[in-house]
Amino acid sequence: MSTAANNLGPTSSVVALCGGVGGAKLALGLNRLIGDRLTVVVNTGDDFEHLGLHISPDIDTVMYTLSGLSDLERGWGRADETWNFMASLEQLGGAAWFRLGDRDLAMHIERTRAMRGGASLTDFTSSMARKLGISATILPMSDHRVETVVDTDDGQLPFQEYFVRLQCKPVLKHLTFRNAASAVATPAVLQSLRDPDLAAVIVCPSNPYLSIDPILAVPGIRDALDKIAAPIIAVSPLIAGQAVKGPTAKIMAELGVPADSISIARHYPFLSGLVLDEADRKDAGKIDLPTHVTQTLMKSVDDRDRLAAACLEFASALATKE
Ligand code: FO1
Repeated sequence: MSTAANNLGPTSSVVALCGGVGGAKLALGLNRLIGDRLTVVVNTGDDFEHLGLHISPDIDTVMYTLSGLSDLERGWGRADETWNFMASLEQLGGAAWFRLGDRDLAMHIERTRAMRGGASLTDFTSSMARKLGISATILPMSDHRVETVVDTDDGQLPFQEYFVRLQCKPVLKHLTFRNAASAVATPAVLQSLRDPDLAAVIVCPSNPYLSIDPILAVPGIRDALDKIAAPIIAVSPLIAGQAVKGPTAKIMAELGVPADSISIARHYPFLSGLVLDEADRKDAGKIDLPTHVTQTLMKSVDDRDRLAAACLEFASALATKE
């Protein structure tokens, strides 16, 4: 953990709202800078039951990234993975469209076993994070099952059917977060957002529609954000109109929203500031919020540290102004 490059007080906390691959990179940078003062609230709208197992892709992506176990090339799953289980499953005619690596399989089996035994997703995640040596607190957005359902020109699709099996090819018309209205935010999530020492909330550069909106749809979370005195900043997931990875720009086009950082700022009405890429400097003046322009592409670990430090400094400058 680095002590440089952040102006946080010794007891200040930071909450990051995060989806999978892109968001986890920034969460890693934040974790390296502020250690156990970071709480990551993670999207679980992508969770589903597959082959009888409870799969929580974004939680696992964050856990593997923060523990150094993730496959850097794919972004999801574990490094040094082998695929014997998948090969055997395919040979037997089983569902091989969603790839579960041999090492990764252990996490899904343990999660399913623990949850069948009565553990909540919050309890299981915190126990795994501890076992993997992660200092940050990783929290699912809810312990209730909220399922992202995608309305497309091919009909209504469960999230992973749309995302993995059909590779986001169908045209997206609308998103539903099934069961969100009856879900509740966990006490742990609400506590993190109501911490009197909360110094900043950072919306990671995740897909706003697929990854962050499900978190905001959980009753209690949006309310808590509206009451936060600390700055809430987002990092735009777009660079020159394109997402680094994933379908953000495609979805924005399908929803009739210009794929730029101006739209990202408008998408989150509770923001105090937006971090955007140098390639989008021209948009900064058109955003009705304080902005910070920097390099947002995170290729190396240094890039993650640098962007995390820039976010903390920006939030701290905004707090001083308030
Ligand atoms: N993404 C894929 O594109 N193909 C896969 O086969 C796949 C398997 C998979 C298994 C476990 C896991 O934790 C994630 C996995 N992902 C896979 C990633 C995941 O579907 C998406 O990245 C997220 O749901 C979107 O954030």
